[in-house]
Amino acid sequence: MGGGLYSTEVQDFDKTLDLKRVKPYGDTMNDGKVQLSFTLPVPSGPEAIEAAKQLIRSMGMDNPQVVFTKELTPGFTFFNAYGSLRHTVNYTTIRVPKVDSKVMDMQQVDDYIREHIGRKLVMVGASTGSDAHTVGIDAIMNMKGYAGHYGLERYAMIEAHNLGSQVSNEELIAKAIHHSADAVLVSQTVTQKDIHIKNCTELIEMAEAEGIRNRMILVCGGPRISHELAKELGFDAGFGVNTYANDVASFVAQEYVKRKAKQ
Ligand code: B12
Repeated sequence: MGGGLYSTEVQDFDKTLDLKRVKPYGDTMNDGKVQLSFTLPVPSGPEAIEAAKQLIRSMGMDNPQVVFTKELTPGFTFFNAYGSLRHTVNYTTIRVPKVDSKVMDMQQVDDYIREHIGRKLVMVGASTGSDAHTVGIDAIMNMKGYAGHYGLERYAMIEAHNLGSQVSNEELIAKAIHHSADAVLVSQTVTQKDIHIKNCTELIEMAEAEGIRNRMILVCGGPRISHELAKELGFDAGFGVNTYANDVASFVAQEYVKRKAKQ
């Protein structure tokens, strides 16, 4: 069952929490309170507020309350509103495929690589295809890192090569071979027209054609990437929002050691 200690503590505190019928929490358990904000293409006024309330009810919420409206531009009204959701979710049946590794901090990762591998791990990363978004891959790879977590370039036991954005799959593979990479890190931010699926599939096919698929650990990341999707596309792991360098470094180091043990 998901949730673990935290939910048990909440259940001890509030006996009305039923993990089989979980509702949003506002300020009392099971009040179902949800905050929404949206814009309707109508002028502001009582009719606009009534339209917003009817929509909120049709979303499965009781007691809709519009607390703020503003006509953004003639004919378009923005709303902040609340409602109490009727629906519940059975939290106890939820299973989410997750990356199978113990998350270590930077120092622990370096110590682990020193002890179990005895040389630097080489990682080559890029935002690939037409994708020009660099902030995600930089957050993972650049020295300064992201949100208080140093990036891979800062790790004593990782040789990190960040190729930047709009890197073709051919170039990424060529650089990975050139550096004898242990891991290839792909960032995909744009998912319009499923461009990320096409791009990632092409990379896996090229890696297979080059005969390097099983020599390297392939990782994909981005705001709309899940571990499940990455695995489906042929990667070894996928990382989404709120990922830090130490998450991916922990995975790659442990996966490398696991594979060596099998050889
Ligand atoms: C900044 C930005 C830009 C900048 C990029 C500048 C740069 N140097 O990167 C500019 C202005 C250039 C830009 C352009 C475009 N953008 Co833009 N952009 C954004 C914006 C506002 C922020 C993205 C960002 O930097 N996030 C911060 C980073 C830290 O978060 P992250 O990327 O999720 O990364 C984290 C995780 O995902 C993960 N991660 C990411 N990569 C990797 C890789 C690995 C290996 C691992 C382990 C983890 C990992 O770790 C990171 C840290 O936790 C988003 C909207 C938003 N608020 O998200 C739109 C957004 C991504 N852009 C979008 C679009 C559509 C575009 C354009 C197509 C617009 C246009 N029509 O021209 C162009 C695309 C150009 C192109 N060829 O790619 C859409 C994408 C929609 C979609 N579903 O595809 C968004 C969501 C905006 C929107 N709501 O429509 N954009």
